[in-house]
Amino acid sequence: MGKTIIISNRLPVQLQISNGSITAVPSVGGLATGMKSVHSGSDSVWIGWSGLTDEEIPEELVPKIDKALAEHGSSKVNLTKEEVEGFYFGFSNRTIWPLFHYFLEYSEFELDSWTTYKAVNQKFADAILEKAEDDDIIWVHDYQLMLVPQMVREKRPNISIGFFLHIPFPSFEIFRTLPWREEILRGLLGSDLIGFHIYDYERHFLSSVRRLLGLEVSFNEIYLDNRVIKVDSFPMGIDYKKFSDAAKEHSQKPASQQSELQQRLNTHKQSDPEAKFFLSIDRLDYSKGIAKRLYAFEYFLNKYPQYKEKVRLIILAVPSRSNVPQYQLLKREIDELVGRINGEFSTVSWTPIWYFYRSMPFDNLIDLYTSSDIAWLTPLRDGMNLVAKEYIATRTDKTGVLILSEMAGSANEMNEALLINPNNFEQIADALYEAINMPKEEQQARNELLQNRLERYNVEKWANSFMTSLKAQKERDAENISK
Ligand code: GDG
Repeated sequence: MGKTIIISNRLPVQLQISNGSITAVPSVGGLATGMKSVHSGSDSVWIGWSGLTDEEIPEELVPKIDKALAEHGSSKVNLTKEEVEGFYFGFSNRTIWPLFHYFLEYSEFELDSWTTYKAVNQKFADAILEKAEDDDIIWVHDYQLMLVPQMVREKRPNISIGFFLHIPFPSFEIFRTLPWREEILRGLLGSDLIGFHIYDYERHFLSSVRRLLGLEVSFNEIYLDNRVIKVDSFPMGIDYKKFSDAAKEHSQKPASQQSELQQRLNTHKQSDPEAKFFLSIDRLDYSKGIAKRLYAFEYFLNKYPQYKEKVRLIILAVPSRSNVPQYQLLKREIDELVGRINGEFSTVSWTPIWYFYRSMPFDNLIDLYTSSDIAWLTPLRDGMNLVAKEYIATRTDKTGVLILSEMAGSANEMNEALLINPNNFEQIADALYEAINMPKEEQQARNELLQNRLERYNVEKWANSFMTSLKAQKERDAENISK
């Protein structure tokens, strides 16, 4: 077996340029962590965009940047500002993202951005081909790079290629509206193994392959020319230990070492031990259902007025894709809703919503997870939703209630949470009521089951089981060829 080549839109490191010196700082995200066991040592390379366009990188710094990235086993694909516009903000985030999250009315079908998407996918494929040997293993990530598997396959028919989609794959009725639906399917079918978070996405994909391409599909295998393509689900986990250790350490910190945020949270808790914190954390994205959550909060306060001055909703909305018009509109809608609800319900001693529009450092994230009685995560669609898993991992005394949307992939593995339909305000208000009044022993019993499962199926396990399956697929192919 040769080396492993990982490809994603963004590299697992961030470049920092100041006064002519370059540093590459590793990202702390779940994907980068999960891939540690796959991306380590000298026998692997990660290819992706550095986050800086060609126009932003001074020519003379290129060798230094390449060197800094190489130290982290990374190699960059160069993209111009125009390419990033068409490929990333255009086709990826204005066509595929809304369509695959069932926001058909937001999907723009523009030939220009499709053309750029193809060209940029070819750039990624070329970057792989430059480094790849026949016995290498290639793992392509996510919706920005769906044409890459076939582009590589054309030049290297025997190489092993896996693809994992981090967002939902929509039902056939939605997917069929895409003008370039066959090209996208054919692009993905260059893989030997195609992975999704849950079985439903897998089922939707197989149905589209059967109905749009007329290919033979048996159970979870697709037959194309002389190849067999396996489709399977691999629910992504989290770095459980990192979150539970951080929470343990956090609980032992003396007050003097606590963050300002934590101290404020403590003060509010101490002033009214009956008060409850509800926590909502997402990127500011229409798929996450933040506006609906605010309407549901208003509904709850009207239905259960005894909780006025008792509950507080903490919203952390992380800025995302803020140059895409729908995201700007959503930001305005959320700002207005928060203002209106706070204006309507606030008293001199109580503000119902604390709203943060920013990204917070990891330690503050832990402050929020560990201080919140209820995590309220109700996306309208979400491939998985790792925040739900992280919240549970930080509950060291096993208390806390998770209210989770049934439209999140994670709902499949988190049956002990209170699962709700994000469009049903009546059900949400009742779930909040149930969560507030849930006996401690019941919270602990539910969370114990959840924690055990999350600890076992952590992100490393996820990455390893995908790789094991991809290698097995390759071996099966080799056996078939030799027969
Ligand atoms: C896509 C899919 C799928 C959030 N705010 C802060 C912060 N975060 C971290 C969380 C978590 C991550 O960001 C968000 O992950 P999610 O899974 O919830 O959502 P997406 O970003 O939409 O991810 C999703 C995922 O890919 C993996 O396949 O689950 O469905 O949409 O890890 O902790 N981290 C810090 N500060 C913040 O303010 N430090």
